[in-house]
Amino acid sequence: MGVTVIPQPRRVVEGDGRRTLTPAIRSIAAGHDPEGYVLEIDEHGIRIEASDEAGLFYGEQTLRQLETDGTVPYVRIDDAPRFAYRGAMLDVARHFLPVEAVQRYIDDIALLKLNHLHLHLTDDQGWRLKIPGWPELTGIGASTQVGGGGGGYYTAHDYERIVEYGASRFVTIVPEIDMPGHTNAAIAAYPELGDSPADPYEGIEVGFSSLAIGSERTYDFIADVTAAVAALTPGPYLHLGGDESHATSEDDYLAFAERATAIAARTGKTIIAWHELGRSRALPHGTVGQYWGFVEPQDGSDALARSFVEQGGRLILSPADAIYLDMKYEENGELGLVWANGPTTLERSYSWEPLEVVPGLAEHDILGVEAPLWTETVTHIREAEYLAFPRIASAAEIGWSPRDGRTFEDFARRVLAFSDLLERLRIPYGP
Ligand code: TNX
Repeated sequence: MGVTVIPQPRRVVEGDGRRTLTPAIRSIAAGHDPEGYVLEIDEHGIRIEASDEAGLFYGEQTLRQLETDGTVPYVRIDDAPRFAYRGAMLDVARHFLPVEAVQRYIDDIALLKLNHLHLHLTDDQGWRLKIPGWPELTGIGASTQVGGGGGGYYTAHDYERIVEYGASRFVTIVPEIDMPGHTNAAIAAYPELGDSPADPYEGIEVGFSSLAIGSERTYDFIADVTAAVAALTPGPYLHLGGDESHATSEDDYLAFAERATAIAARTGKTIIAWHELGRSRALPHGTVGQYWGFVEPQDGSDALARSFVEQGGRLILSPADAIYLDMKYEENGELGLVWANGPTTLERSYSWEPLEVVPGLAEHDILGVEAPLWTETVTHIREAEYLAFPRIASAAEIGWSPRDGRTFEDFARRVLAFSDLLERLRIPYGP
């Protein structure tokens, strides 16, 4: 049958025999790659060695996947990730998800050795993080969500609980405050942030809102919000959005990009933005771009992505027609959208290579891979899990495993074995 682990380890040597699963003997030793580990199972015992705690943790995740009926195979696995950034994104703005739901998702993704959870905290339909000095962001701004029915938000303490839970599973939280579009909830709360007042919004269509680019109040707001979010964020990244700002003129967008990123950079965080922000040539050095175009770029989205690299940054790849987890699985699926060439099968989610999306990049230009899950149609964490699994395993493997030797056929076989574990963990999964 072979060893069935997802993501596929770098090197596997199978032995002959099995033993009862007992706690592994863990040791830290120099000489392993960051987050890498060696797992050895033989007649003498089960040992995990790594150079860092994350590596030990990933050795344990592999061990969990190897178990059947309380036993594990004799094996020597020598493993380490291809990319440093392996992420998932949850949109808690379109539908709010409580702390426990986010923690559950952290458990889910850690199993696949993903190490970043990007939280899309603000959008037209809701503002989900309390900000000191701006009470109506979560007063008025959090009262709505898609389709009605309440909304919600995180206090600083809630947010800290998410951050700590993530840290205990080697998952870094990446907060996103989406600007200058996707800001209807903020403008509904503070009309002076827009060029005209806005009502709270519970629809799905986007691209109609924009911060007032010429107003000083807007930059006070950005300074306060980025400082507050950075203070709650031990991780290195702050995501500023920048996507689909169809209600912002080109001149305004460029003025905004330069000024907002400069303000955010004062927090000391590395800025991440959706690839549209690559329209600006005045980004802080090292700003990371997140590409959400198709596997075959259209309309110059690849040039926008390359602009980040040209400005000293790197890219996170989230090709929408492959790993947007909110795409339907099949035509008659109840949950999900189809705009990104959907429905998206497991095979399509797996059948792409990071270096072949944006032409002209080297391996080093790619920080990693992230699978976003937008929640226009998702109201509960179980629905999120159903859309995510098993396609999120494709993103995890593409982000972790060596480029050579990956085949869908072999992956599909391992997904079948993995679904037993999902059932034991009561994680819903799709077809
Ligand atoms: C595009 S991806 C969006 C989101 C939507 C998503 C739905 C991106 C940066 N923007 O606002 O939720 O499509 O799939």
